[in-house]
Formats: sequence, structure tokens, C-alpha cells
Amino acid sequence: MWMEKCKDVDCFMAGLVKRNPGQPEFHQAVKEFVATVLPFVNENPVYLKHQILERMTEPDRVVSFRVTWRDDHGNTRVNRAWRVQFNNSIGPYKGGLRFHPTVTESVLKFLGFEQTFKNSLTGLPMGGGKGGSNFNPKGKSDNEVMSFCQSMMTELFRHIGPDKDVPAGDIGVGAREVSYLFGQYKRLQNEFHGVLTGKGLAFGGSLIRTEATGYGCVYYCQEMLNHRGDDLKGKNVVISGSGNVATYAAEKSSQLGAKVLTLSDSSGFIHDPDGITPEKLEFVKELKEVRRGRISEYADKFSGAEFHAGMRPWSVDCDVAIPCATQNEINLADAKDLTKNGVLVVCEGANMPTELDAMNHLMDSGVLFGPAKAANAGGVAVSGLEQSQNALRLSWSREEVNEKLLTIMKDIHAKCVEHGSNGSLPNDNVNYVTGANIAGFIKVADAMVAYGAV
Ligand code: NDP
Ligand code: 2IT
Repeated sequence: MWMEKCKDVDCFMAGLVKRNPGQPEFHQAVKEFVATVLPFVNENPVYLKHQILERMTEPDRVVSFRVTWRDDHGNTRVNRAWRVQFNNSIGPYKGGLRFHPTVTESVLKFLGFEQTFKNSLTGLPMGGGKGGSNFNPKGKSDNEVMSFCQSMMTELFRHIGPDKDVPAGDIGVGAREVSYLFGQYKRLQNEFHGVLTGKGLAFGGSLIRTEATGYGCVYYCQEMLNHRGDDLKGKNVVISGSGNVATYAAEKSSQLGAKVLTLSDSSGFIHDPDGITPEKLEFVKELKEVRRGRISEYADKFSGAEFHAGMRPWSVDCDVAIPCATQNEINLADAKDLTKNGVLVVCEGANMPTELDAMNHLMDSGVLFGPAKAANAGGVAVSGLEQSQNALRLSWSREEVNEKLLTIMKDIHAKCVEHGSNGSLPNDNVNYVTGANIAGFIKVADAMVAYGAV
């Protein structure tokens, strides 16, 4: 007889919290996962016997290091950076780098943990990892960002590689940062290969990678609606954020016939009752990607639009809400505003944007809820396709990559339906949270069982 294991969530979480003190974001991500997967594990003693949940919630390793760099005034500056290599059971570690002052080990552990199951859902051979730094790129010159990226890569390069760990972008890390990081890697390693994704098209990047997370999220949302005999056409969509994911979620929503009403940044949100059209989005892209300005400028530019300082957009009447900024940006009060206004779908573009009680409120109220692991997997999926193209030394066309992205998002939706149709929710809704967690879990767990005690 094997050792007795925790068979309920409270028992499991008590141990996890004790082993990982002061890491609330990591606790939150694990709790949501274990609440849905533990009953499944209890029905499959092989996973209990092999301590799969205990092993899966402990990262393979966490590398933490100092990054010293020079600002434009000649001052020496110091930041902390990490790479969390969470789980490489089904492929090399894969996941983004985040540069934001709120980055901590807890935030990167929650992101690396979720990434493991998201990557599994894509069907591609990618393990889970995440990294980043508390460096704040806001207000820094290109030269300062380059200095930081080169210094960061001078340590990071020894921990990564195309068959080991393949970073990419996330909050605060876009085309500019990936380029500086790749340039320094190439120089240190004297090798040119797909060690990072989200690269420029001139040096191994994939078409559609820039658009992939936002487009994929909207494809997933469309699938959820189609499954209920509905679609996005004519729907009012509220989006938070105005970065990479938000911009392309807005573009695809609009292309599919929806009206996008809002975008936001950390200063507030803009509401455009006439709709944020693809033409208006060109202004947003230039504002955010080139000038690195604030979204409030949108309201100065387009008449009829209003800026609401210091607020989030969830009280605006809508059919579909797509949070695309950051974690915990929808709390219970926001969720109640959404349901009061009759929201039909909440589809997570950001990672863990919805607090646990808010998520439960939405699902219990009959709202279709698309969890991040499934809904925002399009970005990393196209990163996986970028790795494939790099390995093959060729480039696929825009149409080919977009078609593959759409197929992957449909497959992920189908897996969630397969494992989440348990009749537990009102309107006979699919429990996409349970579906995504169990479908993502099985592939990783089966690989771990096959490897034995490693
Ligand atoms: P960007 O840096 O391009 O944009 C982030 C946006 O969110 C900005 O508008 C930013 O506003 C806002 N934001 C960030 N932090 C906060 C905060 N603490 N409070 C309020 N607003 C905030 O990042 P991405 O678009 O790439 O990422 C957005 C989300 O999507 C993240 O959760 C990320 O993990 C997730 N994601 C990204 C993927 C990708 O491929 N890029 C893939 C899958 C998920 P401001 O400029 O004022 O800071
Ligand atoms: O959260 C995510 O999936 C990402 N930031 C993208 C990761 C990647 O490797 O493309």
C-alpha cells in the first residue's frame, strides 16, 4: 500500500502554501487548477500513486540573478531577473519574458505553472516556463532598454537553447526587446537558431506571431459562441489593455462583425460608442508600438470617445468581455457589473485576469467563461510554429500560419468540450475551466508517469 495522499483541495493547498510562503499569485493559480483536477486524479489512482500533482506544482528549477546596467546619465542600475523552468515533460521549456515593476517570483511561478498546461493544450511539443524582471521599460530610452536586455542575456544565455528553453515576449517585452535579446544571444553563443520566438521577420520570425494571441483568443470566443448556435456578429465587445493582445483581439473582433467599445491602460479606459474600427486601431498601434504613448490620447483624436481616468471598463454594457491587460483585473464587483449588464461571454486574453470568486460568479450566472490556458494559447502555439519553421529553415505564408492557428484553437475548444461537459453549470454550459485543466493535465501527467520517479 502506498503513502496516503491529500484527497481534498484544502489539504493539498495547506501543504503548498507552507512550502511556498508569500506567493499569493502562485497559490491562486494552483488552487483553481487543483479544485478541478483533484477529483479526476482521485478517480485515477495511477496519478495519486506517482504523486503527480505534488510533482507538477514544484518547478523543475528557478534561476534568479542580478542584472546590472547603465542608464543614459551614467548611473549604474540594478534589477532582479528570473527564469522559472517549470516542467519539460513534453518538450523544451517554453514561455514568455515579462518586464514590469510588479514582477516577482510568485508572479512568474503562476505564469510558468499555467504555461505548462496551456502548451500541452496546443498539441505541440512544448514544456512550460516563464521569466522576466522587475525592470520597468516605461519612460526608458531605446538605449537604456538595449543596455538592460544585453546585460540580462549575458546571464540568461547559459540557461536557454532551442532544445532546452525558448523564451518569447509578454508584458513589456515586444519586438524591440526580443531583438535586443536575440542579438546578444547570437553574439555570446556564436550560433543562429530559434532560441527565442517573436523574432523580427528578417531574422527567423513567423508571420502572424504578432497577431496570434489576440486573433486566437477571438477564434476561441467565436467557437464558444458557435457551440451554442450563436456568433460574434453584431455583438458589443469590451476589451481591457491596449498592448499586443488587446490590439489584435480588437482587430479580429471587428473583422468578424462585432463592435469594440473599449480599450485601456494602467491610467484608465477609453469608451468609443461608435466602435473602435480597424482604421482607428492603426492609430492605437502607432501610439502604443511606436510612440509608446497613453491610451487617453485616443479620446483627443476621435470625437465621441471618452477617457475614464483610473477606471477599468467592466461597467460598460456589453455582450462579450475580453480582458487583455494583466492578472486579477476582474474582481467580484466587476463580475457583478458584467452580469447585471447581461454579458454572454468572458474570454481571457490575459493570464489569470479573473479572480477566483469572480470566475465562479460568472460561471454560476450562466456566462460562457473561456479560461486563459485555452483562450490565449494562440500566441504560444504560433511560437511553436515559429520553432518548427526555424528548425526546417523555411517560412510559411501568412495564410498558412493563420489557418494552422485557427485549427489549433478549434482543437483546443474541442478538447475543453470533451473534458468539461459535466452538466455542472447553468444553461448546460461547458465548464471550460475544468475542461482545459483536465485536457492539459493528462498529456503532461502521462509523460511523467512513463518516466518514472524523475
Ligand atoms: P503589452 O505589454 O503589450 O500590453 C499590456 C497592456 O496591459 C498595456 O495596455 C498595459 O498598460 C496594460 N497593463 C499591464 N499591466 C497592468 C496593470 N498592472 N494594471 C493595468 N493595466 C496594465 O502586453 P501583452 O499584450 O503582451 O500582454 C497582456 C496580457 O496577455 C498579459 O497577461 C500576458 O501575460 C498575456 N499574454 C500575452 C501573450 C503574448 O503573446 N504577448 C500570450 C498569452 C498571454 P500600461 O502600458 O499602462 O502598462
Ligand atoms: O503567456 C504566454 O503564453 C506568452 N506570453 C507567450 C509565450 C510564448 O512562448 O510565445
